Amino acid sequence: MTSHTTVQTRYLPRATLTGAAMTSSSEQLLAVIDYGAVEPLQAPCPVASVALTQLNGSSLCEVWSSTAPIERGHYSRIEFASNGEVLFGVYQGEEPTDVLLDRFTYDIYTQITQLTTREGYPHVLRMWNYFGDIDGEQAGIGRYQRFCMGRYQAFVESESEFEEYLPAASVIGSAGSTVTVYFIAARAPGTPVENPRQVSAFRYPPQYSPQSPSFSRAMLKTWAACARLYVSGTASIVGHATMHAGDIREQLSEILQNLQALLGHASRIGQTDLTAGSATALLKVYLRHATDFPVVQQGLARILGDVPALYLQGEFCRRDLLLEIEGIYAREQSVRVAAA
Ligand code: 3EB
Repeated sequence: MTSHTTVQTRYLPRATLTGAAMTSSSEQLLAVIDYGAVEPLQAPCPVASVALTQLNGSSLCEVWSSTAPIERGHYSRIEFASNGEVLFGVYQGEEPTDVLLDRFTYDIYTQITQLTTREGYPHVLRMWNYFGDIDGEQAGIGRYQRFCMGRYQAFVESESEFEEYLPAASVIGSAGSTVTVYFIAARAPGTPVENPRQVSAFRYPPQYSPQSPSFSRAMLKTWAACARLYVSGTASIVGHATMHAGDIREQLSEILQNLQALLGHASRIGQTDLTAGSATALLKVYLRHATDFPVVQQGLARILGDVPALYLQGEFCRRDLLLEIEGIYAREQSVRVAAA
């Protein structure tokens, strides 16, 4: 019997993570992500508290755990936990009013690169980014555009060929002035996956951002006994254009087609069927307008059944986007990666 390290992601009720339940648990926690909390959560692992309201009514947390023992540490303002295969890191800080967001993002990303290199987990698989006023401007340049500039600069300085290794990502506008960046990095690389229906974001024309966004559409990661597909925030974008401005039903339908195309493509690359019954999914659904929640929830349930999903109210980099869906697809079986 060989023991294989795996990384699990689940949504658990906030109440099960407080007090005695937490400290007596034998679970090895890599991180807990708390959304829309009123009070800070105490947990024996890195915790991120993201200012996005949950729309599902219940109070769920995103829990990252490991089958292998965990070591903890911090580097500058980044808290991390690692298990020999992966490192999970959380940065949270107040955005200063006198620093432009490209500079602030550059500093955070440079620290992340330094940390992951120093700890021996140089392959960043998936990153989540949350900051305030995402569609606002700073000194004549949009804040999301500034974010893209700072991220690009940090990546290119760390590795000139970085576009071959881009992590999957989400960038969501949250309430308030806290910047949150959390990420999972690995000792061994994953395989970035692009979407056949979409232009790669790092090749977007400059109309969206003077420096195109540095992320891949998904990251496929295989360990000895399992595969994970970390899917980036997926919007109603075909080619590089937004489709169905103002129409939530049509945006949902376009996103589902994008996800299906991406999963099919990733399944071919990974030589495993990530859409098969034995594969499981965990979704995070971001809505610009809370009033669209019933339509989206019913639409998703009709097409996907009762897949676990967290519904959050957030904002996006393009004003015409109403919805974004990200996910983690898991398969507990060894897979081989074919040439992309
Ligand atoms: C898009 O497809 C929608 O800049 O890291 C989605 C996921 C989006 C990640 C990022 C942006 C990012 O362009 C926006």
